Amino acid sequence: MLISNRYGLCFKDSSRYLRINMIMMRPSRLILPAIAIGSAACGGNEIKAPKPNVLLIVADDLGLGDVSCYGSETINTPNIDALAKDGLLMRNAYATSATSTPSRFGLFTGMYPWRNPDAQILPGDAPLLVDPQAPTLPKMMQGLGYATAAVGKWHLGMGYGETDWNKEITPSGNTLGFDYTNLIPATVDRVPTVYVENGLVQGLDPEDPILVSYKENFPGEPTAITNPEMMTMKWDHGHQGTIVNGIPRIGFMKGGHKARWKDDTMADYFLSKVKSFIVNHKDEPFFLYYGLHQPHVPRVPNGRFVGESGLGPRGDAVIEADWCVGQAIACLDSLGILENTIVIFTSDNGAVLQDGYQDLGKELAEEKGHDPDNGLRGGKYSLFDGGTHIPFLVYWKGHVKPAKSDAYFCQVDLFATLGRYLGGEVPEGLDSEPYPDVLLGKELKGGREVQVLEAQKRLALRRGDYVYIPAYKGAKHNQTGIELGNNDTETLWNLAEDPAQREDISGKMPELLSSMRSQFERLTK
Ligand code: NG6
Ligand code: CA
Repeated sequence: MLISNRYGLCFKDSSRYLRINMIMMRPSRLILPAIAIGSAACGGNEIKAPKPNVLLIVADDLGLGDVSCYGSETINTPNIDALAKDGLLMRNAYATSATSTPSRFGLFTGMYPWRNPDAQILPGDAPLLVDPQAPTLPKMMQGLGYATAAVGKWHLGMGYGETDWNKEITPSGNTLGFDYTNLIPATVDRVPTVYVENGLVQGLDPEDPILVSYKENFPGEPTAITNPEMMTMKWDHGHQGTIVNGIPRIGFMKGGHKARWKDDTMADYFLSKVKSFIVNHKDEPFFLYYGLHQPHVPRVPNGRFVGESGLGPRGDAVIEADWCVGQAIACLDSLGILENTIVIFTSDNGAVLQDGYQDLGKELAEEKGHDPDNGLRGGKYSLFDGGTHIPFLVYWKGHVKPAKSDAYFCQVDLFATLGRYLGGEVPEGLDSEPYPDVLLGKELKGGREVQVLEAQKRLALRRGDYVYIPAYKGAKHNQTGIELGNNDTETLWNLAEDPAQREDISGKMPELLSSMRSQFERLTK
């Protein structure tokens, strides 16, 4: 059973839990469709498709207005647009949360992150956030015989805490159901600035061990405060710790010099791991989570992309991310497995222009009229729509028809949805709901009816087109300048008529307000 403890709902006695409560979700189609592989390669033979691969690409802090397929005229993302042109563009898709750790927690566990008080932006030395025994999306895929991998941004913690980075780190992403992992532990702006492959820091020189602290600096190690002359990128809030590659980070680290990543080759590094995994598993079904690190701060795209967007490092990082998407698709295509791969492209939370570094993100966007959240109110960190309303594309060549969908879908639903479609085991009691016809574009309306939205542990309720936000004390904006959704009194919004959330209709619709308040209290108590 789901057991409630101080961490909220969690999965304690997992073996018993799995035995008693696992149910077999029936595939919506028992026989997957037959597909015709390109005639040049295979002489036009029609073959019965094996289980489709799933490539799940999750960008970091990419907003709806950052991609041209959602209407941006200030940035050009041809590779992402190609997925939208020939696939499903979802206009009503949501992350569970307006920041990364809780958002990814929801994605992989199928549970609302607010149920776990520890599901908040994690430091780089945090222990693994998810109970190793908990059911997860990748474990479900493993159960179906899929090879699984996580490459790129992680931010769900690893180890038991007080991690020794010089030994094998366990539990890790592998424990949660990924056969292969190659990850940055947290974010690009948090130490340790190293790649961790299957629990091992890559390129580590045993003579130069790594020490990490989020409490105090190691004597003599350069930080933004002690050695500002070493900085090539300046901070404006929060990033005053160890300087790595001229960039001050959050937290302190010592040693591990050979293992430290180079920011401007990170995209190439992860892409090479993505390609190798695809090549190595081209003949069996695979589930690959590709966590793009862009356009999160610090934004250091490779020199090939510098100046490409006219919007400074943030825009250039978006162009680089778009290129990465194109490369991953080209890899699938070159192996003849594009027709058998469901590609999902999304982002973990809404956009932020300036997030702690002086990189002209805000100034250039204002100058060029770039609105990364497409007119939505708020952005990353916000309970307003810009916090969790994210891009979501589904591309499956030959299977998902080009369309624009208004169905309501939340990332938390991927677990149950893929489980239902593929015939995987999905436990009862998750927040995840199955919507295979929404995901595959057979239903362009409908979908989820209610979602509890989250932004830094503040909650709101979305039901149909309406959003109820309870009263929250606290600042209206944070240091990024983004409006958080805090208000002295509760508010009510109609997203269909007022997507920019300009008019609070709580006074006009007292009955709806009261009904949504009650439902909110019931669902979140
Ligand atoms: C914030 C950081 C921000 C970013 C964020 C996490 C400061 C002042 N701000 O605390 O730069 O790292 O955490 O972003 O330090 S997320 O997308 O991974 O959730
Ligand atoms: Ca993020």
